[in-house]
Amino acid sequence: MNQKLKLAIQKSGRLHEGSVSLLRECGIDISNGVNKLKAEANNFPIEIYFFRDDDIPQYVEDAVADLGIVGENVVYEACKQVEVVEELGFGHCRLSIATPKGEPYEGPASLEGKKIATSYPVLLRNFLDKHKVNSEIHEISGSVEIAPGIGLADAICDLVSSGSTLFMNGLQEAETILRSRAVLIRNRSIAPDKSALLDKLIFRINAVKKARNNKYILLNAPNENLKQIISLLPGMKSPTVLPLAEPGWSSVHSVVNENEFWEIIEKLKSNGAEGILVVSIEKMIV
Ligand code: PRT
Ligand code: ZN
Repeated sequence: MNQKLKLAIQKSGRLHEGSVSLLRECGIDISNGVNKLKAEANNFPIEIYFFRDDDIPQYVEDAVADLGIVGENVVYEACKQVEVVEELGFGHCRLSIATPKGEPYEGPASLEGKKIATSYPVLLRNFLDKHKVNSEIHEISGSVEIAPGIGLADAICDLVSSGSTLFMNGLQEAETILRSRAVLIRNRSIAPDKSALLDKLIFRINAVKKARNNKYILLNAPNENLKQIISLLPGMKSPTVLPLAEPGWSSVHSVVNENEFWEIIEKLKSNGAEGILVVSIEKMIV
């Protein structure tokens, strides 16, 4: 007993901060150890290992770590025996094929006989095979975007988020082959007592994710429009409605989804809602 979960996260790079923030929001404090190879939380039975992201799937397969936080792009490229447990809501990007700007692209067949530079040969090969296209894959480990400009390749297959790297290198995004987010991965056979800890961790992660996707809203509503206003705010069960000191008015409290937020606010205003306050939610357990 006295088991501890072992979680591998990126040592430094684009997923490091998001991983540490998520753990912090889950009430797991590792602030004293982020510059070491390993940190221990003092308020949850978990050890955090800091690795290069590419190594994480292998370490999880080998049970050096029970869990890992890594981009789906790395998981599917590595093809290791690990299980994806949960999408984590950060690290969004896409793996795309890009061609020189102005060059016509009419679907995967346009890549026939072309030389494509990438750090993702497995995912690119799967895509080309699926479309029965023969291209030459040129594997390089970094600065893929410069390959067409220096005559090393006709196209590239690389990660894109804002698109500015492609733009600055005179490339256009032609085809997305994978949409990727940071995910929690696990070893296929975690001992039962560790599984119970993993369930606890997943419960916390879900509470944090729900809270991030929702806002708490408070507003004053004229009683004659209360019915319409309540119908716009279903909340977790139904909104809380309290009478205001001023006759004819009520205070309404509810939860709104981030994605529907602005549209709902417009409708609330047109139904006479006033004094609308919107507050972040720290944790949300439904
Ligand atoms: O040292 P280590 O091996 O751990 O890190 P790394 O250098 O291999 O990875 P890192 O930190 O760059 O990325 C880690 C993970 O972040 C990736 O595996 C993806 O899951 C995710 N991610 C999200 C991204 C991007 N967005 C991203 N934009 N990874 C890389 N990029 C690069 C891309 O390769 C290209 O060079 O950013 C450039 C494009 O960005 P835009 O905004 O110009 O389109
Ligand atoms: Zn890497």
